[in-house]
Amino acid sequence: MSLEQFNVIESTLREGEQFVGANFTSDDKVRIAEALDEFGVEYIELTSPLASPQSFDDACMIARRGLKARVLTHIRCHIDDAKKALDTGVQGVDLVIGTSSFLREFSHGMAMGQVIDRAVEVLSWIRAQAPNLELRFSTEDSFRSEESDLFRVYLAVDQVGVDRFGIADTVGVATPMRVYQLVSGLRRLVKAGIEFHGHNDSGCAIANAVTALEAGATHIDTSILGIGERNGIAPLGGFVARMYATNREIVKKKYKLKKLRKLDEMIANMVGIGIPFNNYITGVTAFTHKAGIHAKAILNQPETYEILNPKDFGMTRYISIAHKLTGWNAIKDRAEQLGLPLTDDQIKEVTAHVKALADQKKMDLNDIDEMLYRWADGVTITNGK
Ligand code: HCA
Ligand code: CU
Repeated sequence: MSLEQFNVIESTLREGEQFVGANFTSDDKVRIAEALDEFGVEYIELTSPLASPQSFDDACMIARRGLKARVLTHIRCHIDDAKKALDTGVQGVDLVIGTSSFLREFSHGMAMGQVIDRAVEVLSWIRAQAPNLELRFSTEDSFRSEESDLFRVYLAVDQVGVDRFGIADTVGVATPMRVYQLVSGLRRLVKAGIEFHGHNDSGCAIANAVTALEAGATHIDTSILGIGERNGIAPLGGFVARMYATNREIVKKKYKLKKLRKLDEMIANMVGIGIPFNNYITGVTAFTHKAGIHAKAILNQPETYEILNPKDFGMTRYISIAHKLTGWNAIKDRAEQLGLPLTDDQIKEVTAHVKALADQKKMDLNDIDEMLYRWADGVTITNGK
Protein backbone atom coordinates (compact mmCIF):
# COMPACT_ATOMS: atom_id res chain seq x y z
CA MET A 1 0.00 0.00 0.00
CA SER A 2 2.73 2.48 0.89
CA LEU A 3 4.39 1.90 -2.47
CA GLU A 4 1.38 3.64 -3.98
CA GLN A 5 0.75 6.27 -1.33
CA PHE A 6 4.16 7.52 -0.39
CA ASN A 7 5.06 11.17 0.25
CA VAL A 8 8.34 12.88 -0.51
CA ILE A 9 9.75 15.18 2.15
CA GLU A 10 12.19 17.14 0.05
CA SER A 11 15.06 18.26 2.22
CA THR A 12 17.36 20.09 -0.20
CA LEU A 13 16.64 23.22 1.83
CA ARG A 14 17.55 21.47 5.10
CA GLU A 15 19.77 18.39 4.71
CA GLY A 16 20.97 19.88 1.40
CA GLU A 17 22.13 23.04 3.16
CA GLN A 18 24.44 20.76 5.16
CA PHE A 19 26.28 19.85 1.94
CA VAL A 20 29.75 21.34 1.99
CA GLY A 21 29.25 23.33 -1.23
CA ALA A 22 25.81 24.69 -0.37
CA ASN A 23 25.36 28.30 0.64
CA PHE A 24 21.92 29.22 -0.63
CA THR A 25 20.88 32.87 -0.76
CA SER A 26 17.28 33.85 -0.07
CA ASP A 27 16.69 34.03 -3.83
CA ASP A 28 18.19 30.59 -4.33
CA LYS A 29 15.88 29.20 -1.65
CA VAL A 30 12.81 30.66 -3.31
CA ARG A 31 13.87 29.27 -6.69
CA ILE A 32 14.47 25.84 -5.16
CA ALA A 33 11.20 25.82 -3.22
CA GLU A 34 9.20 26.90 -6.27
CA ALA A 35 10.89 24.42 -8.58
CA LEU A 36 10.26 21.59 -6.11
CA ASP A 37 6.67 22.70 -5.75
CA GLU A 38 6.21 22.65 -9.52
CA PHE A 39 7.78 19.21 -9.68
CA GLY A 40 5.11 18.14 -7.20
CA VAL A 41 6.84 17.06 -3.99
CA GLU A 42 4.43 16.77 -1.10
CA TYR A 43 6.62 18.48 1.52
CA ILE A 44 9.53 20.91 1.63
CA GLU A 45 11.72 20.83 4.72
CA LEU A 46 13.64 23.95 5.74
CA THR A 47 16.71 24.48 7.87
CA SER A 48 16.13 25.28 11.53
CA PRO A 49 15.11 28.93 12.02
CA LEU A 50 17.74 29.05 14.77
CA ALA A 51 20.58 28.43 12.35
CA SER A 52 20.94 32.15 11.53
CA PRO A 53 18.80 35.30 11.41
CA GLN A 54 18.38 34.91 7.64
CA SER A 55 17.31 31.29 8.07
CA PHE A 56 14.46 32.49 10.28
CA ASP A 57 13.38 35.21 7.82
CA ASP A 58 13.59 32.81 4.88
CA ALA A 59 11.51 30.20 6.69
CA CYS A 60 8.82 32.86 7.37
CA MET A 61 8.89 33.95 3.77
CA ILE A 62 8.70 30.44 2.25
CA ALA A 63 6.01 29.34 4.73
CA ARG A 64 3.82 32.22 3.56
CA ARG A 65 4.37 31.75 -0.14
CA GLY A 66 1.24 29.71 -0.72
CA LEU A 67 3.02 26.67 -2.13
CA LYS A 68 1.05 23.49 -2.75
CA ALA A 69 3.70 21.55 -0.88
CA ARG A 70 3.49 21.62 2.88
CA VAL A 71 6.36 23.55 4.41
CA LEU A 72 8.18 22.08 7.40
CA THR A 73 11.06 23.18 9.51
CA HIS A 74 13.50 20.99 11.36
CA ILE A 75 14.56 21.57 14.98
CA ARG A 76 16.28 20.05 17.96
CA CYS A 77 14.19 18.88 20.86
CA HIS A 78 14.20 22.15 22.82
CA ILE A 79 11.34 24.41 23.89
CA ASP A 80 13.27 27.46 22.61
CA ASP A 81 13.66 25.86 19.18
CA ALA A 82 9.99 24.96 19.17
CA LYS A 83 8.97 28.53 19.99
CA LYS A 84 11.03 29.91 17.16
CA ALA A 85 9.70 27.29 14.75
CA LEU A 86 6.11 28.23 15.58
CA ASP A 87 6.94 31.89 14.98
CA THR A 88 7.86 31.12 11.36
CA GLY A 89 4.32 30.09 10.45
CA VAL A 90 5.34 26.74 8.90
CA GLN A 91 2.74 24.01 8.56
CA GLY A 92 4.76 21.36 10.31
CA VAL A 93 7.72 20.82 12.58
CA ASP A 94 10.19 17.96 12.42
CA LEU A 95 11.84 17.33 15.78
CA VAL A 96 14.90 15.19 16.20
CA ILE A 97 16.88 13.91 19.17
CA GLY A 98 19.84 11.56 19.28
CA THR A 99 19.25 8.12 20.77
CA SER A 100 22.44 6.19 20.00
CA SER A 101 25.05 5.79 22.71
CA PHE A 102 27.44 7.88 20.56
CA LEU A 103 25.08 10.83 20.53
CA ARG A 104 24.04 10.42 24.14
CA GLU A 105 27.64 10.39 25.25
CA PHE A 106 29.36 12.72 22.77
CA SER A 107 26.59 15.08 21.69
CA HIS A 108 23.79 16.01 24.08
CA GLY A 109 24.92 14.02 27.11
CA MET A 110 21.47 12.82 28.20
CA ALA A 111 20.54 9.35 29.44
CA MET A 112 17.65 7.58 27.75
CA GLY A 113 15.20 8.45 30.52
CA GLN A 114 16.03 12.14 30.08
CA VAL A 115 15.66 11.84 26.30
CA ILE A 116 12.16 10.45 26.77
CA ASP A 117 11.19 13.14 29.30
CA ARG A 118 12.52 15.88 27.06
CA ALA A 119 10.73 14.55 23.97
CA VAL A 120 7.41 14.29 25.79
CA GLU A 121 7.83 17.73 27.35
CA VAL A 122 8.64 19.55 24.09
CA LEU A 123 6.07 17.71 21.99
CA SER A 124 3.32 18.25 24.57
CA TRP A 125 4.18 21.92 24.70
CA ILE A 126 3.96 22.27 20.92
CA ARG A 127 0.70 20.31 20.80
CA ALA A 128 -0.82 22.64 23.38
CA GLN A 129 0.26 25.74 21.45
CA ALA A 130 -0.61 24.54 17.97
CA PRO A 131 -3.04 21.62 17.95
CA ASN A 132 -3.23 21.55 14.13
CA LEU A 133 0.46 21.74 13.39
CA GLU A 134 1.87 18.66 11.66
CA LEU A 135 4.24 17.20 14.21
CA ARG A 136 7.00 14.68 13.63
CA PHE A 137 9.36 13.10 16.11
CA SER A 138 12.57 11.38 14.95
CA THR A 139 15.43 9.54 16.55
CA GLU A 140 18.85 10.47 15.20
CA ASP A 141 21.17 7.53 14.52
CA SER A 142 18.31 5.06 14.92
CA PHE A 143 20.30 2.11 13.58
CA ARG A 144 23.00 2.38 16.23
CA SER A 145 20.44 2.85 18.99
CA GLU A 146 19.11 0.03 21.14
CA GLU A 147 15.82 -1.15 19.69
CA SER A 148 14.29 -1.30 23.15
CA ASP A 149 15.26 2.35 23.72
CA LEU A 150 13.70 3.37 20.44
CA PHE A 151 10.44 1.63 21.18
CA ARG A 152 10.33 3.12 24.67
CA VAL A 153 10.65 6.64 23.34
CA TYR A 154 8.27 6.03 20.42
CA LEU A 155 5.58 4.68 22.74
CA ALA A 156 5.94 7.58 25.15
CA VAL A 157 5.74 10.07 22.31
CA ASP A 158 2.76 8.28 20.80
CA GLN A 159 0.80 9.19 23.92
CA VAL A 160 1.32 12.86 23.08
CA GLY A 161 -0.10 12.27 19.64
CA VAL A 162 2.40 13.03 16.86
CA ASP A 163 1.48 12.80 13.18
CA ARG A 164 4.62 11.02 12.18
CA PHE A 165 7.62 9.18 13.54
CA GLY A 166 10.99 9.48 11.90
CA ILE A 167 13.62 6.78 11.61
CA ALA A 168 17.00 8.20 10.65
CA ASP A 169 19.97 6.30 9.30
CA THR A 170 22.24 9.20 10.16
CA VAL A 171 25.51 7.48 9.31
CA GLY A 172 24.42 5.34 6.36
CA VAL A 173 25.03 2.07 8.16
CA ALA A 174 21.66 0.37 7.62
CA THR A 175 20.91 -2.33 5.08
CA PRO A 176 17.47 -3.04 3.63
CA MET A 177 16.96 -6.02 5.97
CA ARG A 178 17.62 -3.88 9.03
CA VAL A 179 15.35 -1.16 7.72
CA TYR A 180 12.58 -3.64 7.08
CA GLN A 181 12.87 -5.01 10.56
CA LEU A 182 12.85 -1.67 12.37
CA VAL A 183 10.16 -0.02 10.28
CA SER A 184 7.82 -3.00 10.42
CA GLY A 185 8.38 -3.21 14.20
CA LEU A 186 7.33 0.41 14.57
CA ARG A 187 4.47 -0.09 12.10
CA ARG A 188 2.99 -2.72 14.41
CA LEU A 189 3.33 -0.39 17.38
CA VAL A 190 1.83 2.92 16.20
CA LYS A 191 -0.81 4.24 13.82
CA ALA A 192 0.93 7.51 12.91
CA GLY A 193 2.88 8.02 9.69
CA ILE A 194 6.47 6.78 9.47
CA GLU A 195 9.23 8.74 7.79
CA PHE A 196 12.56 7.32 6.70
CA HIS A 197 15.70 9.44 6.34
CA GLY A 198 18.71 7.54 5.03
CA HIS A 199 22.29 8.59 4.36
CA ASN A 200 24.25 7.06 1.52
CA ASP A 201 27.71 6.41 2.97
CA SER A 202 27.64 2.76 1.96
CA GLY A 203 25.38 3.06 -1.06
CA CYS A 204 22.07 1.79 0.35
CA ALA A 205 20.09 5.02 0.66
CA ILE A 206 17.58 4.45 -2.14
CA ALA A 207 17.19 0.73 -1.47
CA ASN A 208 16.66 1.48 2.20
CA ALA A 209 14.06 4.14 1.41
CA VAL A 210 12.07 1.80 -0.79
CA THR A 211 12.34 -1.01 1.71
CA ALA A 212 11.04 1.34 4.39
CA LEU A 213 7.94 1.91 2.24
CA GLU A 214 7.55 -1.84 1.77
CA ALA A 215 7.67 -2.23 5.54
CA GLY A 216 4.93 0.36 6.06
CA ALA A 217 6.63 3.77 6.03
CA THR A 218 4.64 6.62 4.51
CA HIS A 219 7.19 9.41 3.97
CA ILE A 220 10.69 9.44 2.44
CA ASP A 221 13.30 12.17 2.80
CA THR A 222 15.24 13.14 -0.31
CA SER A 223 17.40 15.97 -1.59
CA ILE A 224 18.18 17.03 -5.13
CA LEU A 225 21.23 15.08 -6.35
CA GLY A 226 21.30 13.60 -2.84
CA ILE A 227 23.25 16.53 -1.37
CA GLY A 228 23.71 16.61 2.39
CA GLU A 229 26.25 15.87 5.11
CA ARG A 230 29.21 13.86 3.74
CA ASN A 231 27.99 12.14 0.56
CA GLY A 232 24.36 12.89 1.36
CA ILE A 233 21.02 11.09 1.42
CA ALA A 234 18.65 9.42 -1.05
CA PRO A 235 18.57 11.61 -4.17
CA LEU A 236 15.17 12.80 -5.38
CA GLY A 237 15.86 11.66 -8.96
CA GLY A 238 17.13 8.23 -7.95
CA PHE A 239 14.25 7.65 -5.59
CA VAL A 240 11.78 8.71 -8.29
CA ALA A 241 13.51 6.41 -10.79
CA ARG A 242 13.10 3.52 -8.36
CA MET A 243 9.42 4.28 -7.71
CA TYR A 244 8.74 4.74 -11.44
CA ALA A 245 10.27 1.33 -12.10
CA THR A 246 7.81 -0.09 -9.57
CA ASN A 247 4.71 1.81 -10.60
CA ARG A 248 5.09 4.01 -13.64
CA GLU A 249 1.56 5.38 -13.82
CA ILE A 250 1.39 6.54 -10.21
CA VAL A 251 4.74 8.29 -10.42
CA LYS A 252 3.86 9.97 -13.72
CA LYS A 253 0.66 11.24 -12.18
CA LYS A 254 2.25 12.45 -8.96
CA TYR A 255 5.23 14.36 -10.36
CA LYS A 256 6.16 16.51 -13.37
CA LEU A 257 9.00 14.23 -14.35
CA LYS A 258 10.27 16.42 -17.17
CA LYS A 259 11.27 19.05 -14.61
CA LEU A 260 13.78 16.75 -12.96
CA ARG A 261 16.59 17.68 -15.29
CA LYS A 262 16.25 21.40 -14.55
CA LEU A 263 16.18 20.64 -10.81
CA ASP A 264 19.40 18.64 -11.00
CA GLU A 265 21.09 21.25 -13.19
CA MET A 266 19.99 24.11 -10.96
CA ILE A 267 21.38 22.52 -7.80
CA ALA A 268 24.58 21.37 -9.49
CA ASN A 269 25.19 24.99 -10.55
CA MET A 270 24.28 26.46 -7.19
CA VAL A 271 26.58 24.18 -5.21
CA GLY A 272 29.38 24.10 -7.76
CA ILE A 273 29.41 20.47 -8.84
CA GLY A 274 28.72 18.62 -12.08
CA ILE A 275 25.94 16.07 -12.50
CA PRO A 276 27.73 12.70 -12.17
CA PHE A 277 27.93 10.74 -15.46
CA ASN A 278 26.07 7.83 -13.88
CA ASN A 279 23.39 9.90 -12.17
CA TYR A 280 19.91 8.43 -12.21
CA ILE A 281 17.93 9.71 -15.22
CA THR A 282 19.90 12.91 -15.81
CA GLY A 283 23.47 11.57 -15.95
CA VAL A 284 24.99 11.84 -19.42
CA THR A 285 25.16 8.05 -19.85
CA ALA A 286 21.81 7.18 -18.23
CA PHE A 287 20.24 6.37 -21.61
CA THR A 288 23.34 5.51 -23.64
CA HIS A 289 23.63 2.06 -25.19
CA LYS A 290 26.83 0.68 -26.58
CA ALA A 291 27.29 -3.06 -27.24
CA GLY A 292 26.02 -4.22 -30.63
CA ILE A 293 23.78 -6.82 -29.00
CA HIS A 294 22.15 -4.15 -26.86
CA ALA A 295 21.85 -1.69 -29.74
CA LYS A 296 20.08 -4.25 -31.92
CA ALA A 297 17.46 -5.01 -29.27
CA ILE A 298 17.06 -1.35 -28.32
CA LEU A 299 16.33 -0.50 -31.96
CA ASN A 300 13.70 -3.24 -32.11
CA GLN A 301 12.15 -2.60 -28.71
CA PRO A 302 13.74 -0.15 -26.24
CA GLU A 303 12.16 -1.83 -23.23
CA THR A 304 14.47 -4.79 -23.82
CA TYR A 305 17.20 -2.81 -22.08
CA GLU A 306 15.38 0.17 -20.52
CA ILE A 307 13.14 0.15 -17.46
CA LEU A 308 12.86 3.94 -17.64
CA ASN A 309 11.45 5.54 -20.76
CA PRO A 310 13.68 8.56 -21.42
CA LYS A 311 10.78 10.39 -23.09
CA ASP A 312 8.84 10.49 -19.83
CA PHE A 313 11.72 12.50 -18.36
CA GLY A 314 12.22 14.73 -21.41
CA MET A 315 15.46 12.90 -22.19
CA THR A 316 16.58 11.04 -25.33
CA ARG A 317 18.41 7.78 -25.73
CA TYR A 318 21.72 7.57 -27.50
CA ILE A 319 23.23 4.59 -29.24
CA SER A 320 26.99 4.68 -29.40
CA ILE A 321 28.30 2.97 -32.57
CA ALA A 322 31.88 4.08 -33.14
CA HIS A 323 33.74 1.28 -31.37
CA LYS A 324 34.77 -2.35 -31.63
CA LEU A 325 31.70 -3.66 -29.79
CA THR A 326 29.41 -2.21 -32.42
CA GLY A 327 27.02 -4.33 -34.50
CA TRP A 328 25.65 -4.09 -38.00
CA ASN A 329 22.08 -3.34 -36.90
CA ALA A 330 23.26 -0.17 -35.19
CA ILE A 331 25.41 0.83 -38.19
CA LYS A 332 22.45 0.18 -40.46
CA ASP A 333 20.26 2.41 -38.33
CA ARG A 334 22.84 5.19 -38.66
CA ALA A 335 22.95 4.74 -42.46
CA GLU A 336 19.18 5.06 -42.53
CA GLN A 337 19.33 8.20 -40.41
CA LEU A 338 21.71 9.63 -43.00
CA GLY A 339 19.43 8.48 -45.83
CA LEU A 340 22.09 6.25 -47.41
CA PRO A 341 20.75 3.30 -49.45
CA LEU A 342 23.32 0.66 -48.51
CA THR A 343 22.54 -3.05 -48.74
CA ASP A 344 22.85 -5.31 -45.72
CA ASP A 345 26.00 -6.80 -47.19
CA GLN A 346 27.56 -3.38 -47.56
CA ILE A 347 26.56 -2.48 -44.00
CA LYS A 348 28.21 -5.66 -42.76
CA GLU A 349 31.39 -4.75 -44.63
CA VAL A 350 31.40 -1.30 -43.06
CA THR A 351 30.82 -2.85 -39.64
CA ALA A 352 33.77 -5.22 -40.08
CA HIS A 353 35.85 -2.27 -41.10
CA VAL A 354 34.80 -0.22 -38.08
CA LYS A 355 35.74 -3.07 -35.77
CA ALA A 356 39.14 -3.53 -37.35
CA LEU A 357 39.87 0.17 -37.26
CA ALA A 358 38.63 0.53 -33.68
CA ASP A 359 41.28 -1.98 -32.63
CA GLN A 360 43.83 0.53 -33.82
CA LYS A 361 42.45 3.91 -32.83
CA LYS A 362 39.75 5.78 -31.01
CA MET A 363 36.87 6.65 -33.29
CA ASP A 364 33.86 8.92 -33.19
CA LEU A 365 30.58 9.24 -35.00
CA ASN A 366 32.10 11.46 -37.70
CA ASP A 367 34.47 8.66 -38.67
CA ILE A 368 31.54 6.29 -39.08
CA ASP A 369 29.49 8.79 -41.04
CA GLU A 370 32.40 9.50 -43.38
CA MET A 371 32.87 5.80 -43.95
CA LEU A 372 29.19 5.28 -44.69
CA TYR A 373 29.19 8.13 -47.21
CA ARG A 374 32.25 6.71 -48.94
CA TRP A 375 30.71 3.25 -49.12
CA ALA A 376 27.51 4.73 -50.51
CA ASP A 377 29.63 6.46 -53.20
CA GLY A 378 31.11 3.08 -54.06
CA VAL A 379 34.52 3.85 -52.56
CA THR A 380 35.51 0.93 -50.40
CA ILE A 381 38.59 0.97 -48.28
CA THR A 382 40.70 -2.05 -47.79
CA ASN A 383 43.16 -1.09 -45.16
CA GLY A 384 43.77 1.69 -42.70
CA LYS A 385 42.06 4.84 -43.88
C1 HCA B 1 21.75 15.42 11.02
C2 HCA B 1 20.35 15.05 11.45
C3 HCA B 1 19.56 14.22 10.51
C4 HCA B 1 18.14 14.24 11.01
C5 HCA B 1 17.19 13.30 10.37
C6 HCA B 1 15.80 13.39 10.92
C7 HCA B 1 20.10 12.76 10.48
O1 HCA B 1 22.60 14.56 10.93
O2 HCA B 1 21.98 16.58 10.76
O3 HCA B 1 15.38 14.46 11.33
O4 HCA B 1 15.09 12.37 10.87
O5 HCA B 1 20.60 12.31 9.48
O6 HCA B 1 20.00 12.13 11.53
O7 HCA B 1 19.65 14.71 9.19
CU1 CU C 1 20.58 13.53 7.74
